[in-house]
Amino acid sequence: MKQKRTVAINDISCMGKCSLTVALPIISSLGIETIVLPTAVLSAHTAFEGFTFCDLTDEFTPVTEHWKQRGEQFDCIYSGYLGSQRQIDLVARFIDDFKGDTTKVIIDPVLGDHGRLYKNFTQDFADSMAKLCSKADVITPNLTEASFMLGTEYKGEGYTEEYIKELLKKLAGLGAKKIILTGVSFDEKRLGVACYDSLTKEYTYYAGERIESMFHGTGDVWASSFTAAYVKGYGFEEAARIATDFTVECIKATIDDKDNHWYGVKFENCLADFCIKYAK
Ligand code: PXL
Repeated sequence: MKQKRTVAINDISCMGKCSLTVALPIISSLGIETIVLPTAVLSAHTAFEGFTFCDLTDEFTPVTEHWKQRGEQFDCIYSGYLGSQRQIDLVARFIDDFKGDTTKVIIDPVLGDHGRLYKNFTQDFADSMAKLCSKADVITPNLTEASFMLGTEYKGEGYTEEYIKELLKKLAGLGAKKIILTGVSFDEKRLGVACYDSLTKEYTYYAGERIESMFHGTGDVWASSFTAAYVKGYGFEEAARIATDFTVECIKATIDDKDNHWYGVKFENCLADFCIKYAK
């Protein structure tokens, strides 16, 4: 049987458990070939003081031209952290060049968290990311990313389900077919995802246990496990549930060591179970 293959476009933060060091093992664990297109190499993710940054934008076109000459095809194009306007333009072109009739395009518009943009990002960059989202089958913003892409106020906590539904519809207006808003909570015990399919107009909400703690990279763990399950063949909402449960397990596996391990979750300890449950 033909093996499914995903191309993951993201940076390599050598240390810190996010982006490609998370996407590669998680997607591969469900038996999906994971081809990487690294956008930059950092000594560690940007929450570490003093990180180094080596931009790989100039490698993008030579690498993808080689793939084009070879006629490579992908079942999924998954993009995450992008570092510049030029990288957004290159990913847009990559999608135009490589999206086939059945290719799933998943864009995680990594921009920020807790109402703030990550280091070096601007509103202009968020606007460009919003344009890139028009090319996606699925986008997976958190509430911060949604606010910046829509140019609306970040509400923090205390919103209603009606507000979330409105936000999903506005996000659908960016042009993506399916929207998953992550980090949505209607009570202090649970945290989850709100999904909207702009074709069927169906809305669903799924929440897992809320664990009061803050780890970096959980957005990437969520988006990577969603991509793994969705490409594997689980439906969009089912894959969102699988990713939510997996992310909760990863946080639980880390919580007793949270001061040492603030920079990322111990997803490695949860991969065997993920594989047994979902690799089929
Ligand atoms: O987890 C998102 C992410 C990805 N890549 C880099 C980051 C971050 C978040 O801070 O710094 C380099």
